[in-house]
Amino acid sequence: MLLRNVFLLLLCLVAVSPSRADDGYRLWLKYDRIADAAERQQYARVAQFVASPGTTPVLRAASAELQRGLGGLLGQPVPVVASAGSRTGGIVLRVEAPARAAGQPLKAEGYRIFSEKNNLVITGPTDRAVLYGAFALLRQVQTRQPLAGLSLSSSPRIEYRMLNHWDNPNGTVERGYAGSSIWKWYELPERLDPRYTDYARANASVGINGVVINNVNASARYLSAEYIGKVAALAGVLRPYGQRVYLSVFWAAPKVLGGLSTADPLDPAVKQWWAAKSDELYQAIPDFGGFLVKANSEGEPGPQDYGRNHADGANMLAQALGRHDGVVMWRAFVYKAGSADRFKQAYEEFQPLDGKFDPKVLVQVKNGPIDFMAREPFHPLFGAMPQTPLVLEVQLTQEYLGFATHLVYLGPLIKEVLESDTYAKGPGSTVAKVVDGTVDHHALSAIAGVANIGSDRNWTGHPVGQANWYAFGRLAWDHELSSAAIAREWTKMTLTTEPAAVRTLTDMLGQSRNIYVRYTMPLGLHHIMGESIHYGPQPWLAKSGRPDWTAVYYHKADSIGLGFDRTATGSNALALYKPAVQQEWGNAQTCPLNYLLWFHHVPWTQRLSTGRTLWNELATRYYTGADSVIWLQKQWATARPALDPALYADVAARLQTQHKEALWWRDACVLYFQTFARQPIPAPFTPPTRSLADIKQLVQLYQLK
Ligand code: GCW
Repeated sequence: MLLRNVFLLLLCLVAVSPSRADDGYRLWLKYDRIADAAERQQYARVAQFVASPGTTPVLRAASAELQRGLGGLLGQPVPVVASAGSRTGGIVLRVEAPARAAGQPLKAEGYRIFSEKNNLVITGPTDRAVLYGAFALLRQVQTRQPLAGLSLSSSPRIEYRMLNHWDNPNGTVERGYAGSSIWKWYELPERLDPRYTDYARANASVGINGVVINNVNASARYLSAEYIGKVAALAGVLRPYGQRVYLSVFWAAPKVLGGLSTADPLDPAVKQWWAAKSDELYQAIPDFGGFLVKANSEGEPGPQDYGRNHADGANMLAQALGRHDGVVMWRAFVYKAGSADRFKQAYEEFQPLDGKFDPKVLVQVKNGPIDFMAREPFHPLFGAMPQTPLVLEVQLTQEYLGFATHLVYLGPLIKEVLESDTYAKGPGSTVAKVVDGTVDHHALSAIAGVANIGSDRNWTGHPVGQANWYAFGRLAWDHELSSAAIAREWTKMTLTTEPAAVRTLTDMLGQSRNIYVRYTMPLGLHHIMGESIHYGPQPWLAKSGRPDWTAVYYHKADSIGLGFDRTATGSNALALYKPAVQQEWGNAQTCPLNYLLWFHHVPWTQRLSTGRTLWNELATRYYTGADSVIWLQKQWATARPALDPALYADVAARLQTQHKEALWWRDACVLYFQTFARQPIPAPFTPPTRSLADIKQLVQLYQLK
């Protein structure tokens, strides 16, 4: 009797306990068993085994991933064999010279998947190509596309597809909102956290092939012999997944570490120090990728400290790399205190240096001229430095986009900048084509995403932050993919394959960035966020360490109107763009509303293309933007039956905070700007019930140390 009761109790427990909660650790590589048996069967018929020569660590990683992924999805073991022999119905991995692959020539990392003698062959000119092909095949299954008769081929459009970590040696992450750094420096090189491998798998699955492991506000520590050993251990984990390691370097390292009295790039001892350091790095890490440099920016030292320019500095480092196969990515994010318009500064410092850089140097430019705002016009350097390969830098960590609290899918933001037309060589000279090298025929091309990854169990804090890591990698590989298609893929691989829920969620992701813009900085407002922490609204900020760290510097609200006049009557930053762009944005009557206040000081009473006055349009956007967060909540709730309960609850709670804070932004901004516009909140909206003073107090709270 007792036994029977215990048995019944156990049975009950098994029946009611939910399946293992989804803690997000597995990202989009979940590989859960396909629920439908018939569907599973279909895939199983063509995935009975994996045949791989397994001659390199990369090939072994590829076959292990297929084994793990297919095994999980099909719910049955998938053996790996050395060769298919006469067997059919399996997957064959093969590295072969491009000549043997039919059709379009493949780049070194490009793969092809095709059927041959009832097997599916994954091939490419290098083992890395085969690794990417393996992940592409898995993606087919994960997104429930057919495998039988599959014929796919894809090459990356951009050569260096980089994640930039802003991780510090003490384990903190600058602008990181997902816990601390994933790199455990005190354990390295002896202990290799298994998490490094899962990180490398995730990167490889979207084609990321380079990792800058440390903050651009760099510590010299990474260049010490002790730390080079640690970095080498990490490189060893990333290598089988096709990723090279790069370091951000501290310009004054020859002084701090080398005991030299100078870091002047033209000083022979300095050159010698960097050349020896490069040799030491390549000795330890034969495939070391190179250096990323933030110099003479926000207090970092640099060549200008010695009367030299950015090219002098970058070229010295390029020469120090010498015969080694590495590059220098030199950041153009510079702005000095006291300028009339920060918008123009990087251009003024860098554009005249076009043509002066060593062939191993790329200049890394943020997507917009100020700093990763929720919406910026494209950086005027794109299209203005034809002789220099430019790296596009986007930010995946949501420094200005609500940290890990607000749901913002960045696919649309990244696409918007990629598709912006610079007109550098006539229409169609998009930022994407400048960056991938096709406009100016560059051999080198690169794109970088500032990582949003940390030690949180789910890697990105906000579960939907994972979609931004994913989307960045997919767009770095192929910028022609649509942001909606990427959202759909990610949703199916990560959240659910239930078709109606996929539609609901994809739609939600697709709108989320515009919604964020509407309730924070609509119509081209920018840089009106909380001081230093960059969270919440603070449009009244008028005093800071520097004028260009305030909000009033950017919005220029007065009794007449709002916005920064960057036309010829103002700072004339617009003149940095090609005439066709100037035409598009130069006239306040025709400038797209999304960029309006970036370029024009518009009277409050001016009627816009929507039929509303500027004031009414501004208020409308703040109100409808904040309301749209309720729409996001409803979408999420609609998809609930298809979602893991724990994940559902996590995002639902974050959306509640997001709504509260959208109202905070709305009230702060309409009440503050109303003091200039001196007009009522337009119908049908009801004025905020709290006062501007209430809100200022709340914001002050967030600024308390
Ligand atoms: O956006 C600003 C950030 C800084 C960052 C800097 C940069 C790494 O507020 O934290 O420093 O940009 O990109 O260098």
